[in-house]
Amino acid sequence: MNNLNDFSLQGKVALVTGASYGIGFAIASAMAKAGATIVFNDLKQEFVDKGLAAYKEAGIDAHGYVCNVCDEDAVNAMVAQIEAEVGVIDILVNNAGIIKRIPMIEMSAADFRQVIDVDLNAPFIVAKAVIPSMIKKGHGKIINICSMMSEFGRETVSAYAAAKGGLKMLTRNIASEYGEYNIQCNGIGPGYIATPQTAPLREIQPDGSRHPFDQFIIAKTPAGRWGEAEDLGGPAVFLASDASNFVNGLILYVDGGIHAYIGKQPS
Ligand code: NAP
Ligand code: GCO
Repeated sequence: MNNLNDFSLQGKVALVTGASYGIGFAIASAMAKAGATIVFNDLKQEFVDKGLAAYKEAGIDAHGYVCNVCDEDAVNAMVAQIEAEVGVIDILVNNAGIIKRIPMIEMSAADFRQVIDVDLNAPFIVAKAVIPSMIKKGHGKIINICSMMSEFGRETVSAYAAAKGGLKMLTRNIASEYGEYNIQCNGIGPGYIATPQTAPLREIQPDGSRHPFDQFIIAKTPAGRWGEAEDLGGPAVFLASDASNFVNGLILYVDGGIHAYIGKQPS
C-alpha cells in the first residue's frame, strides 16, 4: 500500500472559514495542492472577491461565500448552498477569528463577548452545521485553529485566551461525541505567525528597533523566527487526510518549539 496516498485530499470538499488571506488562505492553499476542492467565506464580498483572485493567482479554483460565522442562520444557509453548489463538506477548518488586546479590567463586556462569539461560539455553530452530513457520509474531518493561548495566558488577551482555551475543550468534546461516526476533530495550535493579526506585535519602533514583543518571541522560539502561515499547511493536510484517521482530540502545536523552550538568555 502506498502510504503517501493516505495524505491525498483528492475528491474532498474543504470549507476553511475566514480564508481570504492569512493562516486560512495558507491552509486552504496547501489542501488544494493535496487535491481538495476549496470553499471559503469572509465577512464582506470585497474580501471574498480579493480572496478568489488570490486563489486564482495561485492556480486554485476556489468557491467563496459571504457569511458571518457568528450568525447561525447565515451559516446554515451557506452550508446548504455549498452542499447544493459544490458538494457535501468533508473537511471543516474553523479558522475565522479575531483578537482584542485590552487589559482585562479596561475591557468592556461587549468586547469580551465579541471575541468569545467569533473565536468559540462560531466554531460550535459551523461544526454543528456540517456534522449531520458528515455522519450521513460516514466520515468527516474538523480542524479547529486553537492557539498558544489555549495553554498560556498573557497580559491583555483575556477574552482570546478564554475563547481558545474553550476551543481546545470543544475540539476534545466533538472528538469524544462523534468519533463513533468516523469523524475526527483535532486542533492546530499555531505559535506566533506573521499575519495581519500579529502585525501590531512586530511593528518597528520609532528608534528603528524591533518591537519588544517581537524580540521576546524570537528569544522564546528555538527556531529564532516567527512562523509563516505556510508552516501550518503540512500539519493541516495531515489532519485533514486519511493518514490521521486514528488521531482524534489532539491539539497539534505548530510553534517552532516554544512549548519546549525556556527561552534564550538575553544578550
Ligand atoms: P487574520 O489575519 O486576522 O484573519 C482572520 C480572518 O478571519 C479574516 O479573513 C477575517 O475576515 C476572518 N473573520 C473574522 N471574523 C469573522 C467572522 N465573524 N465571520 C467570517 N470571517 C471572519 O488572522 P490570522 O492570523 O490569519 O489567524 C487565523 C486564525 O488563526 C484565527 O483563529 C487566529 O486566532 C488563529 N491564530 C493566529 C495566530 C497568529 O500568530 N497569527 C496564532 C495562533 C492562532 P475579515 O478580513 O473580513 O475581517
Ligand atoms: C498575542 C498573539 C497571539 C497569537 C496566537 C499565538 O497577542 O499574543 O496575537 O495570541 O495570535 O494566538 O498562538
